[in-house]
Amino acid sequence: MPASLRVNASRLQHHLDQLARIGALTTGGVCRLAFSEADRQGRDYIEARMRSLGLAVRIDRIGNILGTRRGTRSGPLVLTGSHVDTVGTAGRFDGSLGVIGALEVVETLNDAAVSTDHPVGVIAFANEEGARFMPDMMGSLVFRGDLQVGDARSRVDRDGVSVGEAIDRTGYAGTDDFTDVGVHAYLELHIEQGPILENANMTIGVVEAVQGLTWITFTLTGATAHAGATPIDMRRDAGYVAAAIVQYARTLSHEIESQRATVGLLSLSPNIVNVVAEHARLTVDLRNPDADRLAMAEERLHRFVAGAAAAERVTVSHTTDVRVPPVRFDPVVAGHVQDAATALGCRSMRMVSGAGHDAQILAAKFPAAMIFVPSRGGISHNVMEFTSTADLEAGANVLLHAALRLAG
Ligand code: HGY
Ligand code: MN
Ligand code: MN
Repeated sequence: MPASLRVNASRLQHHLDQLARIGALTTGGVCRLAFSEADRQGRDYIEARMRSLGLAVRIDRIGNILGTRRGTRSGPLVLTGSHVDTVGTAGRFDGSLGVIGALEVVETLNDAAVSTDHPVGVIAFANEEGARFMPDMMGSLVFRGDLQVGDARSRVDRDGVSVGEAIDRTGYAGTDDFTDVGVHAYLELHIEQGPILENANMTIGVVEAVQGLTWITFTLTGATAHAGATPIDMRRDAGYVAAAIVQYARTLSHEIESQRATVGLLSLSPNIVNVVAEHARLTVDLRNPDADRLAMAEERLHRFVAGAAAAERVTVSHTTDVRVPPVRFDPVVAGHVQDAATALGCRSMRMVSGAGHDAQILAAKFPAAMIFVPSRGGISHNVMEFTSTADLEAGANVLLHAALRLAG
């Protein structure tokens, strides 16, 4: 009977649409920045779904929420989930699909009164995006025991609000601690957020690895000066050096194989039309599937920044905010994903994830793998993000059957 089990696509779509109403933007997208009121309401929606499905609910001190469905025996969980916090210009699928899809899997098991050997856990990790508070994957780093809650609570956003203040204000956190939670395997269903599956006309991505990422924040300090009266060779223009770094990020992406480099945040001060910029603050997001190339990119970037700053007599300081190595997923777990996709008759391909995910953090400690479904136009972190109901359904069915294979 389990082989014929299928998820309920309209129920899946319905709950995705309901969640997308929380933090809805007028542009059709979603904004639920970590630990904001909207994020808490989104997390509350998940909690209510967990309780309505009879899951035992626990919330830890950073706000990770875990719902557990009993197995015939206790012990390590087959854990599946993702995140419901979003970037500021999000669509309705990034993260949400992995949590809503996991709950749909549980509801399908409940409807069919299917019991599993291992308990099945559904988790929503807090602050996966890192869009407001760095590092990203904050909740899964705390879950893995590599980031202490006190350290996480001390991180501040660009307005100087700390994670602790934001959490306490919204009542986001619980009192629990998940370091006792045993994980037999972790599965994450997620949209691809790039163009690979669509270009290959595939429905399912069997994700075998995730590229590494490094986030660096540079602070450049020059001197304000009159934009008209000051000769060029007298200037210490932080904005000019910042622009050179933006340009060099693209050069790095062309020079080093499989390298991506992005300046997503850039602020100048005093940011006035006729004043040479005294300060520049910018982030560089470096990605590469190969650890050595990622290290080379970091090294070349720092060398370039030092040279460009010195030439303009601008001082530079930096913080390395995130450094997550590339990971390869567990071949057995990825094999179950592949077998489930094949058994369901889905067109599938093996691939590496371009985006970072909580599964990347868990993979360092537990057997993990991911399931991707296509993003239309390869668009994500953009309100136009879209995946068809049919593809969502296929992904959730692969999650259902991969989880059943792992849970017994
Ligand atoms: O940055 C990432 O790759 C993820 O969206 N946090
Ligand atoms: Mn995501
Ligand atoms: Mn994202």
